Parts: sequence; C-alpha cells; structure tokens
Amino acid sequence: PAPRTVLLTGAAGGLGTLMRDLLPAYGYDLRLLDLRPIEGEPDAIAADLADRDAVREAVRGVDAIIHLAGISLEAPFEKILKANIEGTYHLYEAAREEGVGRIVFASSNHAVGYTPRPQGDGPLIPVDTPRRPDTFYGLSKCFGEDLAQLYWDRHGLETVSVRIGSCFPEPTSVRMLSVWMSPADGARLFHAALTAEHVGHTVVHGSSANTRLWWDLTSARALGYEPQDDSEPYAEKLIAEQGELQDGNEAHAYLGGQFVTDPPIWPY
Ligand code: NAI
Ligand code: 15L
Repeated sequence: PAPRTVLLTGAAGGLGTLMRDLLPAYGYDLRLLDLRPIEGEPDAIAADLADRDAVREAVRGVDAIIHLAGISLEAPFEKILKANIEGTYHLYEAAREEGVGRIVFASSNHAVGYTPRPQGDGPLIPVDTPRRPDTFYGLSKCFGEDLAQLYWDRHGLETVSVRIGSCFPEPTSVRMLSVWMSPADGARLFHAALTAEHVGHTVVHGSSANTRLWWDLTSARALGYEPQDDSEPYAEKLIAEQGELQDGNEAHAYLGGQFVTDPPIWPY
C-alpha cells in the first residue's frame, strides 16, 4: 500500500518548510522532526539525530521517511561526521529496528560536484557518473548513498537517493538555470519516490525539466516523476544581471559551482 504516515526530518529547514506546505495535498500525514522548534507546529519532535533513542521513537509507526535533516553546506569534518554521517546512520538503524520500509534521502549534486559541467551539445551527466565530492559535505552525501545501498542489500530497506540540484522558490543564479528544482516539482519527485514500486536503492537527479539541464532525469522519470517546470522564464533577467557562465572561471566549470572554489560555510 502507498505510505501514509511519513516522518519528515529537517522539517524546520528551507526545503522542509516548502515540503510541509506541498506534501499534505498528496494525502500524507507528516510527522515532523528537527533540532529547532517549528513555529506553529507544537507537535513537531525537537530532537538531534545524535540522540539514538529519540530518533528511534520518532520513526516508530511511520510508513516511510523523507530524510532532509543535517548540515546542508560545508563545515569542519567533525561537525559533518556527527550530523550527516553518524546522524544518517542512526536514522537508518532506527528504521531497520522499527521495520520502516522506505527512506527518501536528500543527497546532493555536491556528491559529484567536481564533475565538469556539460558544454554545448555535450551529453547530459548520467546518474552513474563517478563520485567526485566537492566538499566534506558532498562526501557525507556519498556516504549516505552507500549506507542506503548497504541497508537495501543487507536488510531490504529501500531508498531513493535524490541528488538535489537547487530547490528554492526561484532560481537566483545562472548556474541554477541548469540545476533548479521548483518546489512543486520537488514535491512531485518526493511523491514518486515514496510510491514507486520496487525501488531497491535507486539514485536519481532532482531537478525540473530545465531547458539548460546538465544531467539526465531518466531514473527519476522511471519512478513516475513528470516534471512540470522549467527555469527558462528566469534566464533573460539572470543572464542580463550576471552574464553567461564563463569558460576559464573555475566556479563555472563544475556541477558544484561555487562549492568547488569557495564553498558556503554552515553558520552554526
Ligand atoms: P536547511 O539547512 O535549511 O535545513 C536542514 C535542517 O536540518 C535544519 O532545519 C536543521 O535545524 C536540521 N538539522 C541539522 N542538523 C540536525 C541534527 N543533527 N538533528 C536534527 N536536525 C538537524 O537545508 P535545506 O536547504 O532545507 O536542505 C534539506 C536537505 O536537502 C539537506 O540534507 C541538504 O543537504 C539537502 N539538499 C538541499 C538542497 C537545496 O537546494 N535546498 C540541494 C541539495 C541537497
Ligand atoms: C546543496 O546541496 C545545498 O544544500 C543548497 O543550499 C544549495 O547550495 C544547493 O546544494 C546548490 O548546489 O545550489
């Protein structure tokens, strides 16, 4: 049966807030978890992924999990280790112990951020392109994907790892014209990832059907995902303000963009 009760970790964050708005329309009953309290959501679970007992209690009885919680930018390795690597391990262990059948894992383009961006008519980046993390953050997403593979092979716990591009209300850079995932398409993709049959561990790119798309959406579409949005209407204005991506500018050369040259640092 289709999942109904879904634990949303990282529910206070940017993407979590967008999904709290959009996913209930698909019929999900969301249980929310975050380190931080969430305004207007007194039932949200305030817990750190480091707290194994709290995590186990949070997953008890849900049909599936959308795992967004963690450090979403670059940080010192020790912080990434705790929040993203150990935290994701705790969540998978809790899911295994409680018999939760499926997790949708928010991976990132930064797992392959050192991949050169396609030029001109060059082929789209396939989803099995070699890992080339651009930061410790990207490395933690590689770990999460491999953890998901292990829990599928060993324990039969299914995951869809979504290598999200940039999911924000609007694209705000020329790079984002290629990697943008509209919030509505994000909800469509998460819904497909929750409901497709027999996913095992599947890795997909997460973006809209952008005219300037850099990567292949075949594995996402195979889940039943049909993106409806395209960043192109934002192109003229963004290019007028910022100029086209430049050959020879390192921050424009790779999928990971600025994470390669000057990664934004997690502020906490
Ligand atoms: P965000 O930084 O706005 O939200 C992350 C949330 O996780 C925060 O509310 C934070 O309080 C919570 N969190 C951090 N450490 C935690 C811990 N130890 N225990 C419990 N909660 C903790 O990030 P955003 O943009 O909402 O991203 C959500 C997820 O999607 C992240 O895993 C991020 O890496 C991933 N992602 C997001 C993209 C985007 O375009 N927004 C692109 C690619 C990946
Ligand atoms: C990510 O993985 C970050 O979490 C998000 O804040 C954006 O920076 C996004 O990638 C991106 O590549 O634009």
